[in-house]
Amino acid sequence: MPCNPDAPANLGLFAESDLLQPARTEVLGPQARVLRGFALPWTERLLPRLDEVLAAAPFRQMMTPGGHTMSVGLSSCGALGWTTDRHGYRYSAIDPQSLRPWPAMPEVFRQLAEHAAQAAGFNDFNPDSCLINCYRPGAKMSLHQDRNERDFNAPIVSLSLGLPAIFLFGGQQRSDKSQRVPLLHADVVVWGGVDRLRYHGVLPLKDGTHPELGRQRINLTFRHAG
Ligand code: MD3
Ligand code: FE
Repeated sequence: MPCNPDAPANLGLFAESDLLQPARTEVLGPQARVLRGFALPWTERLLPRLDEVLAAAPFRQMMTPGGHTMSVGLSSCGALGWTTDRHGYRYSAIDPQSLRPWPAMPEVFRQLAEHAAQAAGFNDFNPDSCLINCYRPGAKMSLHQDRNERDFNAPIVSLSLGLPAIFLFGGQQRSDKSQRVPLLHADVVVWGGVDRLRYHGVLPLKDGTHPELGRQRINLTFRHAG
């Protein structure tokens, strides 16, 4: 169940003007920002679209080129989806499970990503890929760099939903010391420029239940991949 259907609806707590409110911004690096609670005014419109995307392209556990099954469940929407199998990591226009194109990126996803990028100082962000990661309790992502995108000038925007996680933010080399950053429901992080190729990962998810998402964390990562 991607989004908890028993969850209380957002009873119109946010006015349209709240979409313009400045987020509480934390500095992670020269060109990396955490926008705390940035997506709170968006989730009411976003979560139903997320359910539709996941109905068309359900989470699946993919295999790494090294032969390990990832603990994180993956899906995508947009023109390009990130995939991995025994042959390697790549972006593909076709969902390897359905053999059909990935679901289109909902307009509200694209708008959220563009607004968040702008709030962090990156104008005209136009993502063509949204990778959707699902963490159940115990799932983790080992320290890695994101280097499958063609153009490292565009930033990456990530939206956390559901259970909290500890994000690891390292340096340009795997051996560099990493900082631990808690990421909570509706936090958005933007990385670009000199911070774009820094190592990062996620510690094993602690068990718990989120009122809207249940027993999981879902992370949406927006990129310009093509
Ligand atoms: C930091 N996802 O999908 S947020 C990934 O929470 C990934 O699911 C994590 O790392 C998650 O590749 C972390 C996304 C993220 C993406 C790109 C980055 C963080 C980054 C590039 C540089 C530094
Ligand atoms: Fe990554």
